[in-house]
Amino acid sequence: MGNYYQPEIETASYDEIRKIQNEKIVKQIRHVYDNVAYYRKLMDEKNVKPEDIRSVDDIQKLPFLSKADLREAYPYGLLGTDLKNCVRIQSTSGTTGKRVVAFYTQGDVDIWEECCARAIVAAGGSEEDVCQVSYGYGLFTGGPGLNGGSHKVGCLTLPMSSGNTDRQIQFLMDLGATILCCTPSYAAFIGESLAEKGYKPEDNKLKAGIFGAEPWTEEMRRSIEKSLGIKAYDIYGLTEISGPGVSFECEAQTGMHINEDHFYAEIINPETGEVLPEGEEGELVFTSLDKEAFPLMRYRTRDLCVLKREKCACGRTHVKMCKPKGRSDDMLIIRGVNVFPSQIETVLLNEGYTPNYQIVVDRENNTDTLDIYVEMQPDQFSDVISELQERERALAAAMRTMLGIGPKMHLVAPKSVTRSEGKAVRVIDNRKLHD
Ligand code: DLL
Repeated sequence: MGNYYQPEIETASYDEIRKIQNEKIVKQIRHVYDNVAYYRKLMDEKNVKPEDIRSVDDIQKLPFLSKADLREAYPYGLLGTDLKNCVRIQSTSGTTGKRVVAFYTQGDVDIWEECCARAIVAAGGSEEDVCQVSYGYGLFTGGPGLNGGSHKVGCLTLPMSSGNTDRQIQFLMDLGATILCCTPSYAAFIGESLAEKGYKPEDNKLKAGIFGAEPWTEEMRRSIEKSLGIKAYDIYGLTEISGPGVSFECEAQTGMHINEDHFYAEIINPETGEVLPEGEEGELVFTSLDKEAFPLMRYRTRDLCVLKREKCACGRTHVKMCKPKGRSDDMLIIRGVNVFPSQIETVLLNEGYTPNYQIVVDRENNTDTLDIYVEMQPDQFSDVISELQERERALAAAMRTMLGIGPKMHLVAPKSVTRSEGKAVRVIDNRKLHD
């Protein structure tokens, strides 16, 4: 049995959780119908009234919301309360289109921070800890969310934000940080930078890392754990639904517990919208249960995922989601084959390469091309061309086995792939330029 931030809720029985959810959804749907004209219209079109939603089992009657709806309703169209009740906005980075702006009342912020506090305690955090928050601060939810959670737990919080890696390392070492919160790609960079400065993993006081905001593989987890000498925990979330802490890993590390008393999760077939039974892979959909400013009903995350409800060794009862495989729109279709960047990462790390890589997709003579650039470790470096070619061939063969198509591999010199301080940009798809 582990430590919990809110044990009565985190270990509540299934029936108790259902009761909480059922009570909350009735109020939440009434709140949305009365206050959000955009969603009221969608409900009216489907001929669903708030009275039809008596429990979470009735959620299936409700229409979905998608990112396109959020864009259409931008900026205030999905607001569930008067602006005067809102105290904060956060926003997505807008790399895939118009930014999404999410609003928070003080009550919404408190719940969000509690969710992050649960994640920190699940990773072994307490008031004894020094928690270095190296997610970006500002519009991105990573910094503010974990910062708030760290305060609630009572850790000494180092609000570093991302970037300035020399300063990160100085504070980490001088102030004896015990928990590091940042993206996995930045954690890998910090680990690499510590080694370059001559520190061994046992020289720092870190015990745990809380890493998320981008897809990362089990191989990447092991690589970071080794370089920092820590246990690495996954954390998931998205701006639309609040930010980090929608779900988090416990010490059992067999999936991330969804904070089900605040967010109701479904898995659907992304093509048909049909709800899939637990255990099947599909698109993750969330319904907020108690949000005031930005309540979202059946929001389609585009993250591909599996849910499982099982007894967890940590004692928590909330349903678990697997590591999302990536967004459905991160999936590359190359010569008709579905390729996930995470599959490529798995092969590279299993074959002993660094997590510093870039994937370039293009089209030549109407055929898709896949080029993968990966850095060698200094000891893999060779100036004998035939040796490098042999390595590239071996790696391309391992990729073919995993992906079903053969990429062109390029082994490049150490330090030639740009390091990430936030979400790593792994894929450059030049085909979009030609379309
Ligand atoms: O990334 C919130 C966050 C901050 C989560 C810090 C965890 C830690 P967005 O920028 O809106 O919000 O991006 C959300 O990132 O739909 C997933 O596709 C992806 N994502 C988030 N966490 C994970 C994770 C933040 N642990 C989008 N594993 C989500 C894989 C993740 N993908």
